[in-house]
Amino acid sequence: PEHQYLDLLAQVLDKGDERVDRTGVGTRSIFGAMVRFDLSDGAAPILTTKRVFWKTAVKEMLWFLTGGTNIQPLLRENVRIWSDWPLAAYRRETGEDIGQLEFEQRIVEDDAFAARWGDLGPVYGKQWRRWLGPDGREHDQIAELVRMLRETPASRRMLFHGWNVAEVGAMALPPCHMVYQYHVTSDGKLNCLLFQRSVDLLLGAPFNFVGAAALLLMLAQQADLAPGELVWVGGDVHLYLNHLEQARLQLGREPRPLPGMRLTRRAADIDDYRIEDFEVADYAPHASISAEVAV
Ligand code: THF
Repeated sequence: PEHQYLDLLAQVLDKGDERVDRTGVGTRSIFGAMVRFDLSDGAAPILTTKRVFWKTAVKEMLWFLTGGTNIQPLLRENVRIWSDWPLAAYRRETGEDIGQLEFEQRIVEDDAFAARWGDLGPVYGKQWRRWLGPDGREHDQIAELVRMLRETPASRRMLFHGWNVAEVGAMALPPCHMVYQYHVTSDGKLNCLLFQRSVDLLLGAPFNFVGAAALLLMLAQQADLAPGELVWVGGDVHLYLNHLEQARLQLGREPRPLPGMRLTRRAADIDDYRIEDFEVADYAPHASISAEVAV
């Protein structure tokens, strides 16, 4: 499992096609890859060759599920991974050279400031829970998914999508983890296939694995299913050129057994989960590896 990720990391590092990307940082990239994680024995896709801040990733997933698109609740949970984009917009539009900490503090303390500067546009949460139809009606893709998992588990239409063509232009960042499709086996296991069009392999992918696994656990519990497999498919899978040293460091480490992740409580519905409901056991990773995120 972790070997599949490490093999991919090595492949991108050694054979990736090098070019300049949107951010100007530059990447080495390959196109098309798959990593599979078997979650049926309680294992979680939390990498061990570096410390992954799994609570941050689960909190991010819970925030998506609220349908929100403003970073204020994230910052109140001490999750800072989405601050760079609103901060860049603020600096660009005001010309003010505000520091990240000061910007984040203003978002947390000042609701009017947060409303003006903390919103990412119609990103994940909006599309997942409130996709706007042409008739003005909003579609809750998650609620519909839970209904299908319960009522028509043999369906091949159990998916939700973040790429709302009409609204992509208004998003701070178009969705990277884009389509989540679900599949229920005859013995009651829930599988998920996540298609991610663009993959920051060092920083982003480890978070996206955890988020998808957390969501799979929640959905399985809501539909009385057991966790199955997480199948992750990447489109443009890349390493930023300022992440190459970190990738080499990580590749020199021996993976350890994956930890376990479980829900400690039965939640009433899909909107009832909190970070305290997630328990990770036996996580003994190598040291964290710091890297800069390309904006
Ligand atoms: N843009 C880029 N360039 N990479 C991404 O991974 C990415 N995302 C989200 C949106 N745009 C992206 C943001 N997600 C970290 C992790 C996930 C992010 C952004 C940043 C990060 O810095 N992680 C560090 C520290 C974690 C922490 O502070 O808690 C790490 O070591 O993992 C992919 O969805």
